[in-house]
Amino acid sequence: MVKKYIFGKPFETDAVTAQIQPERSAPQIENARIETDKGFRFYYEMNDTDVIYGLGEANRGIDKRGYIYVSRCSDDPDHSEDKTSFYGAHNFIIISGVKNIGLFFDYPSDITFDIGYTGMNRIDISCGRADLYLYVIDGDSAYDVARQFRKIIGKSYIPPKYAFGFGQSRWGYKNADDIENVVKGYRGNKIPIDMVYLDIDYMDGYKDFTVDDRRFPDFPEFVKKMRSKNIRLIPIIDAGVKIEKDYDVYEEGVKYGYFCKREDGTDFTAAVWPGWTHFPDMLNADARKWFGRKYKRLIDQGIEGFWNDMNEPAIFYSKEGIDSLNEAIIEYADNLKSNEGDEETEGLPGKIKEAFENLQNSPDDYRRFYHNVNGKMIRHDMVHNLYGFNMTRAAAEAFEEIVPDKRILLFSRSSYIGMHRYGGVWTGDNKSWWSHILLNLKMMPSLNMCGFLYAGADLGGFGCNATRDLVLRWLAFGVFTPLMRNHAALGTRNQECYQFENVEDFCHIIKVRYRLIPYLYSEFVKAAENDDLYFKPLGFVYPDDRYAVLTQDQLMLGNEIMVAPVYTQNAEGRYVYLPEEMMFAKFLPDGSISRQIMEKGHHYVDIALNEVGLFIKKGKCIPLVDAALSVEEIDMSTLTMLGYDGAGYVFGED
Ligand code: MIG
Repeated sequence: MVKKYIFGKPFETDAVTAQIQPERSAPQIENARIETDKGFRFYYEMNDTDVIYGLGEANRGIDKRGYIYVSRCSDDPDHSEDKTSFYGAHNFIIISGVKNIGLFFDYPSDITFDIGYTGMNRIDISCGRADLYLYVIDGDSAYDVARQFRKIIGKSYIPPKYAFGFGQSRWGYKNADDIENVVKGYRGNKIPIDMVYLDIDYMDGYKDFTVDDRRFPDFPEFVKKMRSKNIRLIPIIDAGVKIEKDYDVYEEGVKYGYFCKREDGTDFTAAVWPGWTHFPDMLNADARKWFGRKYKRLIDQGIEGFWNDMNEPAIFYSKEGIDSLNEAIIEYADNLKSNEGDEETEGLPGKIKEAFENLQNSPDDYRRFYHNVNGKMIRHDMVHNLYGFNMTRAAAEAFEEIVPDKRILLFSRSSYIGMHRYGGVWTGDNKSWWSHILLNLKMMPSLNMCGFLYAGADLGGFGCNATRDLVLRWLAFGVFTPLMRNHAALGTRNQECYQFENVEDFCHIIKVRYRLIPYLYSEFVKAAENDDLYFKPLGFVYPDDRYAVLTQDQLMLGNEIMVAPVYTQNAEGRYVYLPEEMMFAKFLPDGSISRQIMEKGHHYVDIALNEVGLFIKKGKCIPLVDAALSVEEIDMSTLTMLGYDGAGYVFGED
């Protein structure tokens, strides 16, 4: 059962779509206490064995216990273990143990989840203002709670089928030749691929919805040519609009008052990739409509998918920020002159450096601009976590109008619950670190609980230099994530599959993905249609099995399979826990599949760098097709079954 409580005057985030009659009395939750005198505070006393699920795209484990998390959409490319905020704000948790309770704090600004960090058994959730909706869900199990929550937030976005193909991206592809080379690298080596992503360099001066015609002399023709090779080009769209005379998006935004404004009514100005920009007021319905319609310009040139970036929104610095930095420098310099050698001035270069670094994504800037929400001016910091959500909503609502009968691929960096109805997410600037394969795995089921089904990480890692083995292992997990995209940062080592020795190993791993696409896509669509999860923690399926509940490095996928990727360097396999008897199926490099029935319990399984393993539950089977070079070329007549009936019959072994 879901109960809704109102505190103060909440902002309407549109996270929840169900009409729920609010309760008249305060919530009565055993072991919980709520305070509303200084901001909002929710305390809960956990049992020693309670497991806490949720928080979507957050750090640490599938079990969130033992750390502190802050929902504050942040452009931070260092996803180290100490970090408390990433790009998304997904304020839903499930307390699971003797009782199973779901809590959704519908609050669009900073909110802190201290989950057994300060006090070992204490949950302490706090935010600055006691203006929010609190949804309390009572369920039979964690899984049941998650599904009840999914029901009230509306159906998840479904991408086109080609978006289940493999995609290659890199920040630094500059022009048509660079893109052609990527396509040659894949098609030439017979590695399946469906998408090549266009990062910011395709634009003319980083201006949204423009294409640099020196880099792409005939863009529509180029898009068509790629499409004839079954390759879709997926351009990036940034949140900030370049200030440039005669650039129509800028001119119109100013004219209609569609940009975020300072307190004095002037358009707020900050620097991002294009230099000085204005931010479209994504919380203003008219501005949203206007911005969304701009995507048509690229759709008219044959584009069928987009990724929305920098929409926390990320800010390098503002005019005001630069002014205050200037003042600080002058003040320090004056000090330096008057007290030479003085202790106070010793840290000067460090202080200036710090002041300079603090310019980026500064909380001060988030207090410097306003949104026009139904005629009311709302300061940005009060609704910060809704910006990326509404940028993506702007696009998706426009697609309904521009191409009503077509699915468009769309995913975003920043998000809030509710955005899952409009698009997917990628998890931003991770690194080529082994630990980030595991972080990728842990985020997936948590994102699913919050509605985000179409999701994935930058495979191979965005920052730092990737190694061959890391890319192979990460891809072998990426075989199962709805978004399967290799992406890397400018200046890092090339990590396209064809850049490494023994390309056939990469080719094999990606082919396994294509063999599984009919299964994966149908499990995905089923999950979306039924408000279900595509990836589940083992504890959702085996709540009474303590080993299963505590497993943090394996996932259930759909109703048939379990995945357990290798995520340590130089390992030739891994330990895996089977909560029941299963068949271990391994896709071998020669195209054959080995099958082994394994008992419930702990096992060590060998999985080489060029192999993909999965586990099929007893009495289940999954469809497989022959590999193809693109989703369109998949031949459904090659469909066979993989699995076993548990009574001696093994599909494919006759
Ligand atoms: O400030 O467009 O997360 O995927 O390659 C960096 C360049 C801006 C951040 C995105 C990343 C993308 C990069 N962008």
